[in-house]
Amino acid sequence: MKKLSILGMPMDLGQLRRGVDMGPSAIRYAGINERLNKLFNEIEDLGDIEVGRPAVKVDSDTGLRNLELIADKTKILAEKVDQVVAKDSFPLILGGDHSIAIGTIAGLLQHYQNLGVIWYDAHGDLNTPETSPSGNIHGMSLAVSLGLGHPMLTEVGGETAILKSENIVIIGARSLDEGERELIKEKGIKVYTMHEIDRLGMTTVMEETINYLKGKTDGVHLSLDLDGLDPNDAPGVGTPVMGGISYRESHLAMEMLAESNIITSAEFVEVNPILDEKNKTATAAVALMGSLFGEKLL
Ligand code: 5AB
Ligand code: MN
Ligand code: MN
Ligand code: MN
Repeated sequence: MKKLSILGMPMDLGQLRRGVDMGPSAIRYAGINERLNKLFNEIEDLGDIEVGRPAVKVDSDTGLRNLELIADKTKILAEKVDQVVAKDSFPLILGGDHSIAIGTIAGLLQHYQNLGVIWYDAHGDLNTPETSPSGNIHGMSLAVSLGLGHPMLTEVGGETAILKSENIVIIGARSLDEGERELIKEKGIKVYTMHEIDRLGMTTVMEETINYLKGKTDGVHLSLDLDGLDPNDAPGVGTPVMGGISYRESHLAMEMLAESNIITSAEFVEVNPILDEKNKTATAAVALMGSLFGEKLL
């Protein structure tokens, strides 16, 4: 197995609840190195990108919170991710709220012409400044990656860094805003809501997801928002939604991704240790990483 590069992105500017900036520390504390040590030849921890703790600023034209800062910081993340891929190492990014995906995906798009993205989340994160009910950029990151949204954000990776809507699979959705539903229909984005997960079972959902992405992508990024899991299993998140994917189903999903060998980068986001119970959510994140990177039970 090859090299892993861990990169912390302690950014909480994409939403209002403080504490998610401590996500990278909580995940490291939960034993990421020990867990992944035997699964890679080499692990390097690149530390955290410096984000700071500025006062909240609302853009007067659009109502977007912390627009300039998020654009600046995600640009730095994009450059780091770009460098990691360039040296043929696997980028594993620790969030931070989900607005960090703007930077991660922008960086990956410098290398992959047909990047696939698995968006494991209770939400679609497909709002634009026009449809957002909150002005929170963590609810817009997937739309931004599709080239939709404020130009300061869609241009983070340059004008050509745009994700294709047919290369996305959303898994675990159960809280979609009206504008997001319309966008999903308009673009024909593949979504497995909780309904399909209940109905088909996680095995079929993952088989279909892997088959859907396998032939047409040259790399697949896993963007795992811990609120995709049920709040009983992952309580330390800022926007919990009941009725989520179980811890066991999530392990199964990660194990099937490991077997498929399609994943080329990953990020684990929205871990908020302040809202957590004894670091349960970060611990779940690390355990899922184990399965994603091929840890075997026997
Ligand atoms: B998360 C909501 N759709 O746009 C919005 O946690 C929630 O990254 C977004 O998935 C949740 O504010 C963003 C209501
Ligand atoms: Mn999200
Ligand atoms: Mn979410
Ligand atoms: Mn959230």
